[in-house]
Amino acid sequence: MQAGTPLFPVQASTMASRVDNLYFFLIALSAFFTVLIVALVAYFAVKYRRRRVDEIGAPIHGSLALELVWTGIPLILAMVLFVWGASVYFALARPPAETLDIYAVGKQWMWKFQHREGQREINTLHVPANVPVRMIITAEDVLHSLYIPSFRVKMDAIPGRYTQLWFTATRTGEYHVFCAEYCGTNHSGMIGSVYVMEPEQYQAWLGGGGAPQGASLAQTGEQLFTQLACVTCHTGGPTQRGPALNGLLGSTVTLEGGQSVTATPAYVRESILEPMAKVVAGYPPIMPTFQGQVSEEQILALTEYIKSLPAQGGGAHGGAAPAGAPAGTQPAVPDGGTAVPPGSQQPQR
Ligand SMILES: [Cu+2]
Repeated sequence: MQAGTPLFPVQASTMASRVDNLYFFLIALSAFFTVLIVALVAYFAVKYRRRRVDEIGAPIHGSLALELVWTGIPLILAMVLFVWGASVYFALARPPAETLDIYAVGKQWMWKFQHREGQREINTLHVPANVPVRMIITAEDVLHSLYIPSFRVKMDAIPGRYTQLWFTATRTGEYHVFCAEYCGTNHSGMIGSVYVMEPEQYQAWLGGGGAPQGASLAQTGEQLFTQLACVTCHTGGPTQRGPALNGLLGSTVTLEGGQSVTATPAYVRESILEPMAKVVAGYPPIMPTFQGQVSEEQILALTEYIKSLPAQGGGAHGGAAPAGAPAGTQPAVPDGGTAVPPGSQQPQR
């Protein structure tokens, strides 16, 4: 736990010092000009005060040099801040190619976290140190915002959309996680802890040391795929009524009408909840909606399952991976939202 109430949260991620350096520079710059201006106002007020009742000020007709200076210096300072700020922003906005992906779902009033290996947590999040972690974030009800001050990261959780943030924690320990978007009565209670562990400890925790052992997210998705009867149309071979899902994520899908879309998790989600929004070319628009029947977490599980399908259906569309395949034998693609070719990313373990 953080001792006392420090003015600034500890720096516990690779981005923390970069964010802070920019922030401190802004504060120093503002302080410098505040002091300079106040001091000059006071100095000039005294120096150029009226000394006689009938005194009239000297006429001044501008100074080109002075105007160039007070235009040029702010321009340079603004450009420095722009380039510096943009570089920090891009570093925060672009996760490395290889990340450990964890899902976060905001809900009035809790944070639910799901690890791909199957561990689920509420208001606690366990992550390994020195491994880039990408959080794929959505909300079940209203706007929330996932905020981990010690990592200097914050991202909105938006119903119906997937957003992401990433960090590499640099020191083990417990850190705050907040909701940073007012989301109703108990918004202030929507808080929790991030536990940064040594990677080996994290593996042990995933293995059941910290939470009840369960099926992996993809296996949960596979069960749902059967329970919800997705199997009846999306598997079965050449005569099946729905498109095969092997290698779907990241691929380009041609729609009825000739347009095409990249199959992102958001596309998968939309197709589950609003099947008529984007109908795949060559298939009849017969899929029922699953609105109200699946939670956001179940949609994530279904998406993970689809990702885990072998990219080559072999034409047979056997669909499901062999039932009971042990977790981790599938080369799952931890692609959470960007149009990345399947297989180009592997989780760090
Ligand atoms: Cu909230």
